[in-house]
Amino acid sequence: MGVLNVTPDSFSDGGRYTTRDTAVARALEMIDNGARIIDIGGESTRPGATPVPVEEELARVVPVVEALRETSDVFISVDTSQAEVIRASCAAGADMINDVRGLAEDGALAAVIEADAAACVMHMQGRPATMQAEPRYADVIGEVSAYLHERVAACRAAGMTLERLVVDPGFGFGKSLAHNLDLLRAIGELDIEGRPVLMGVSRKSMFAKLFESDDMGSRINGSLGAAFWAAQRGVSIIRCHDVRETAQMVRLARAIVADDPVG
Ligand code: PT1
Repeated sequence: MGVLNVTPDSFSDGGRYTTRDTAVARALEMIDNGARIIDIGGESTRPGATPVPVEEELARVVPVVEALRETSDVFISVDTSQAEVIRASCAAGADMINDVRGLAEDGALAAVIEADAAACVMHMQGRPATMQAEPRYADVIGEVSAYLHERVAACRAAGMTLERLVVDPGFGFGKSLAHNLDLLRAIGELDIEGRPVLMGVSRKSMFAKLFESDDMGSRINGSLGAAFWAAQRGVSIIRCHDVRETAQMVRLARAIVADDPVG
C-alpha cells in the first residue's frame, strides 16, 4: 500500500502532491514500483495534528480519487474518518476506507456499508493532537486486540461482511517505542477473526527514537527492517512511502518463507 498524502502538512512529504496531476503522477510511480493499493489521505493524523474541516478534506481528496480512478484500475483506499468524505470518495471510485478512528465516528460505518466498500479498522489510544503525551497500557497486545475484536463485531452487527475487513494495530497512535516494539514482536500472532493485518510504520518517529538519530535515512532503514519482519510473519498489507524498497523486502521475505520468488 503506497501512501499518497494530499495534505499541505504531511509529516514526511508535506505539500508535494497537492495538485491533481502531481498526485496522479506520484500514484502511477508507486504502482510502477510495486504498489497494489494506493492510500489517499487528506487529513494528517501524525502526533500533534489537528482535525481538518470536512469541506477542506473533501476538496483535497475527492478530485484525486476521481482522477486516479480515470487513469488506473489500482485498488484505491481513502484514509478518512468522516462520513461525508467516505460517501463522496466511494462515489468517485474508492474501493476501501482506511479509518484510523475505527469507523467509530458518527455515520462512518453506515456510509461504508451503504457504499459496499472494504474497510481497514485501526486502533488508536486518544486522538492525534495529544495521543503521544502519555500512552498507557496494562497489556498493550491484549487491549489492542480487544478493541479490534470489538470494532470488527460492530461492523458485522451493522451488516458488513467479514470478508470486507482488514485490521491494524495502529503503530505510533498513542504508543511509546516500547508499546510499538511489543506489538511488532507479536504481530504474527494477531488474530482478529482471521482477518488480514495491515501495518503502518513507514518513516515514523519510533525509528528516530530507537536509533537515537532523527534523519530520514534512519527512519527508512527502520521501516524496511520492520517491513521484512512483518512480511515474514504473514502481515498482508504494508502501508509505506518507499514502495520500491518495501516491495523488495516483501518479495525477499516471501521467497525465503514460501520458496516463492514470484511473491
Ligand atoms: C497507519 C497509519 C494510517 N498511519 C493506517 N493508516 C498514518 N491504517 C496515517 C510518528 O510517530 O499506521 N495505519 N494513516 C500516519 N500516522 C503517523 C503516526 C505518522 C505516527 C507519524 C507518526 O512519526
